[in-house]
Amino acid sequence: MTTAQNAVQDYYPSRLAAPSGPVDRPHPTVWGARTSGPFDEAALSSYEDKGFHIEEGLITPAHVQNCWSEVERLAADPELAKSELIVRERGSDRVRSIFSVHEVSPLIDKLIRTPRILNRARQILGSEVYVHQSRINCMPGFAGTGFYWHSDFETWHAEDGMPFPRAVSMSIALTDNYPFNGGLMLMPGAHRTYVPCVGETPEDNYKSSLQAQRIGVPSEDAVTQLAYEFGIEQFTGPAGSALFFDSNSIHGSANNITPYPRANIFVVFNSVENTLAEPYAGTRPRPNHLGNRDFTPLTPQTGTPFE
Ligand code: 6CS
Ligand code: FE
Repeated sequence: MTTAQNAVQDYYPSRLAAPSGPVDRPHPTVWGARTSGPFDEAALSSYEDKGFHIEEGLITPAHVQNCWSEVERLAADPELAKSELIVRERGSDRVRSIFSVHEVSPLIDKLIRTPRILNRARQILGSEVYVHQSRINCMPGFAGTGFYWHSDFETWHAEDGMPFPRAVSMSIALTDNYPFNGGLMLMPGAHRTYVPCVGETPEDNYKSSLQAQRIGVPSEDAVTQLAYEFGIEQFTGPAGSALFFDSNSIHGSANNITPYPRANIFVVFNSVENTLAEPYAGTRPRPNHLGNRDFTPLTPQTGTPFE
């Protein structure tokens, strides 16, 4: 990977020494020729307008049960427990996230290759896609801590070298997502604004940011301005519901002090036209389980349990 690949202009500077105001995003939300696919035009337009779209019942209760059993298997795996793929809650040994779940779980690999799911990402990104990152955020009852307001793309641009916001996250609820157990909050339409963040990126920032992000978070003024302009909506719904959200959607979630866990699978699809260059923050590339550098396009698989 040569730095020449960062020779193009950096449209999304961040991790600055001094504050800099929000900028209008110069790139589209739905990319390419707007091909037909699993999303109908109403859904695609809503996604384009809000930066996210909720699909209730994307997977069935039986599918959810199979995925949940997989999560319990992974969380109890002694080999995995010793690896960097497991991130624990600060101050406790409760599992906060499990990364690279599509690589350690054949079932989740089948899920993302199921044509009716894979083609949703292709339709939004207007190209073949590969997995930039996958994870399960467990947010256990009583002990699950939230995620402060942030844009995933800001991190993936600065720390993984993702050039443009041509990536989409799919979050599938494995437990019922309520307003009170950490349901993900988003600002409809704010994805068309890019918020530069202040603060130099420490090497190996991910070793703390995945528990509590301090660098790469927008200022309270910027969050206030966006909240007043766009409002806040929340991804709630029964297990099996799915949220598709743009990589630059500002989002966050509150702590979960209820007995009800909020466990969601997250898969980040990146366009093969948007492969990672050098991290724009000038830091070392993050490990593959955070910023995957195998750009092989995902091939669809028919006959999966999720069809
Ligand atoms: O650094 C990352 O890639 C992760 N951080 C957050 C807060 N969301 C996206 C991703 O899981
Ligand atoms: Fe995030």
